[in-house]
Amino acid sequence: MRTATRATAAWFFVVGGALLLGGCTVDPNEQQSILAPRGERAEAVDGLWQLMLVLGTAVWVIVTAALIVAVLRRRRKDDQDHSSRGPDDPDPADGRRPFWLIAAAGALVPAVVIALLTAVSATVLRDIDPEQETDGPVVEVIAHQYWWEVHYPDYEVTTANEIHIPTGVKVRLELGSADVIHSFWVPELSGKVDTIPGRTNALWLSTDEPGTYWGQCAEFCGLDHALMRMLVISHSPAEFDGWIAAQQEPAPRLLEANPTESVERGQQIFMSSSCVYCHTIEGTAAQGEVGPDLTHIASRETLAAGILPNDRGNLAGWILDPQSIKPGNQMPGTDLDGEDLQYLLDYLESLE
Ligand code: HEC
Ligand SMILES: [Cu+2]
Repeated sequence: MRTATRATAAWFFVVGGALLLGGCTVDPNEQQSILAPRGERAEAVDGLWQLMLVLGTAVWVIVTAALIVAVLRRRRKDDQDHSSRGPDDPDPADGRRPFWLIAAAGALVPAVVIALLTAVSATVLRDIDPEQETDGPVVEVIAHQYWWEVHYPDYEVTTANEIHIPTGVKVRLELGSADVIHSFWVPELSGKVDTIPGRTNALWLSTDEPGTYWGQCAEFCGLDHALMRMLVISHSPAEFDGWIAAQQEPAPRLLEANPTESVERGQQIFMSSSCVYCHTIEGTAAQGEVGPDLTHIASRETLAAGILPNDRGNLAGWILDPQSIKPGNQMPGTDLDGEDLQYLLDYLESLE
């Protein structure tokens, strides 16, 4: 009976564990794994982790093997000595281990392992020191419930939920929070650093190859914590400069270049709605600061902090009913009629 219960429990853990692990599979394009390090900083931390894994495994294997040998030997002795020795009599084998063996196994080996790990950790900590010289742009990141505000103070560029960086240089991030404690984490590039109201924490990141790296808020911050993602997008330095130049353009110039009637009507609808209290569109009267800057919203890959691909259908769904997509976020729904909504979408899609 008891064996049956144990077997059931064992199966429960094996099958349950497999199912749980199965849930961890992700789209390889949205990979968020510290075991796939990219860039200098993540690779330095990964090297330390690998060393700890190897040493930890070696110590565990040796100690476990010694334990099994000891138990088996003792059993055999107990069987042999059963007639002559009572269960409480001391084992004649005890105390016969040479002192040097006990000293080496119990003190010297751990001391060497810990000294090695301390030395390597100190080197890695120096390599990833957030206050060291960086050669790339400075990026200010301010966490909000439940999205990321992103500034490039040297270029006077503001965006949201996307951090564009040039490949191959160290970029200094200065992280703050507008409300509660959040945590900035892009697993493939390492991190993670808390963002704390009233404080600035720094971190540098670098990438070896152009690409898109997913990040995630890593400190529970409220209802939509799990829906607070962000992208780090790494470009060649020339492409990065092009991106900066495009972001520096105020929106109305784009409008002048493409002044269709529907875009103009969409702009009027935006400017006469509540949108302006919460959103900024540079070069217009909309200067709200509650929500993400929308000056170049059409250039972004996602909406609502990495939750939806940025396309017309998702934009419409978000504007009409953001609460059903991200319950508890700070944007209320609107009741625009179908025609006005189409004009508004034309306008927002012109903001490249
Ligand atoms: C009360 C403030 C508020 C009002 C009013 C408001 N928004 Fe928002 N909006 C937000 C906030 C906050 C977010 C970020 C939500 C999140 O991701 O958690 C947001 C997100 C967005 C986004 C996605 C931006 C991005 O980068 O992901 C769009 C587009 C948007 N709003 C458009 C509008 C439009 C159009 C209106 C007017 C019809 C409007 N908003 C009215 C606060 C507001
Ligand atoms: Cu969070």
